[in-house]
Amino acid sequence: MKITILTLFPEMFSALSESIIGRAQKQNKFTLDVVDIRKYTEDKHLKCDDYPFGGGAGMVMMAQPIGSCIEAVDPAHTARRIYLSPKGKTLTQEKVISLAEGADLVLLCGHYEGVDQRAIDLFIDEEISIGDYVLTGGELPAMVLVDCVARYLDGVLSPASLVDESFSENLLEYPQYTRPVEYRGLTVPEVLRSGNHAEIDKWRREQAVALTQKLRPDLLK
Ligand code: 9WO
Repeated sequence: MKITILTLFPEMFSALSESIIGRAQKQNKFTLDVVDIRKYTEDKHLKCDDYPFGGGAGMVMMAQPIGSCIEAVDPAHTARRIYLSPKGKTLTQEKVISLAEGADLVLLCGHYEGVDQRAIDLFIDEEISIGDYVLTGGELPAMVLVDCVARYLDGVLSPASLVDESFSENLLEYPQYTRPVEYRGLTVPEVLRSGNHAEIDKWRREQAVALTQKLRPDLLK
């Protein structure tokens, strides 16, 4: 899979080269291409934003640099073109999986007070939100989407982790412990040290159900 990110702040994406995502890129599981929208402006001063028609605070990203940029990176429109926006449908794990199984992605990151609506109307397939809050730009949401999707690409996660995850569908995670057995008076539950894997699985499932009932009952409905 190829993910292309369109942004006025390409340096922000250096964060993605760290961790598991950087490793996946090195193993050629997917390609991440970060493209500076400014390279595509036809303005002689490289301007990419302008005052909003109708007045109001701040600046609006111009349609032309975005349009030219999208047409340059996805000329045949074979990718799914997504705009990260609070107006989109909220991202779910189900949606993440369907994106990971689908076409290449182009992620448009807005900044300032927004993007000229014509760039969205002409070039975007879908708007996606990562939650109900407003940020200063779509860059962090784009990174969240890349991280979620990359986990499902071949070789990023161990098959065992994905199996565990699918068994625990719609449940919160059970509590995890590592050494030492006792820390500040709190000890690791006996069952986890028993070596009885049937009992361990049973305990973990009970814990997951009880935690979900207590903290996120909405997930059980
Ligand atoms: C700012 C603003 C200021 C005055 C009047 C109206 C205004 N609208 C906005 C605004 O929506 N700014 C956005 C900032 C423009 C597009 C990029 N921005 C953004 C994306 N903030 N939050 C997101 C986002 C994306 C996906 N999921 C959650 C949040």
